[in-house]
Amino acid sequence: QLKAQVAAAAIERVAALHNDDLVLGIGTGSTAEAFIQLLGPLRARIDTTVSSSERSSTLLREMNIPVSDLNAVGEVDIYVDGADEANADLQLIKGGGAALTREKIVAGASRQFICIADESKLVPTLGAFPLPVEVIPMARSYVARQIVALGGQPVWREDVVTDNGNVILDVFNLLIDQPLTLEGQLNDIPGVVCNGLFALRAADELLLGTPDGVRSLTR
Ligand code: DER
Repeated sequence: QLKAQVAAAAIERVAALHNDDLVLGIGTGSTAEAFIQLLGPLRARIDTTVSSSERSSTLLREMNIPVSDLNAVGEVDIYVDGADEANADLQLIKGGGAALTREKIVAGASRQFICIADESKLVPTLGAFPLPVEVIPMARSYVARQIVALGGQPVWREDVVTDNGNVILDVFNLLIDQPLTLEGQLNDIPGVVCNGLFALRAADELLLGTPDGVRSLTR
């Protein structure tokens, strides 16, 4: 099970941290949930966690692991989360689970960001996976038109309202050969709350699950 394998490798990274009042940032999605399930033995060393979604918060509380508001903690020691795609520069597409805004906030507030994923997520160029964009509901059509002007094909994820009360456009057919540029262009569209490109804040390490074991990639 590649998810369990990379989750265990991330637990080892956390266990190797020296301080014992750890503030952990917790991602969202099935691989992040495999990581949450393994946190029990580290409970005594965890001061608190900062979660990227209501779903992950619920799972943490079920394990009697404390969850704090980001405003209540200083820096986050380490953020562990999955990804939908990653390139060799550890730039990511995230947001398949509609949690991209809080994921990017907690990743930005964390000293280290360790991404855990199976090898199918490592791609030469980002963009085969449709890029999620979180949008203020009243701006949905306007933002969609601006994304078309950028060459993308936006599709409203109609059955989803995010933890922040916003909607998601999944953008197909973007050629993402300049992730940093595109992340900034999307951020500049009025009505865009966040987008799933993690290039300005890429992962610091990618733990990749393969049939031959876990590969570690760093920038
Ligand atoms: O929504 C997200 O950003 C998730 O982290 C996603 O990118 C990875 O989800 P998975 O671990 O279930 O593939």
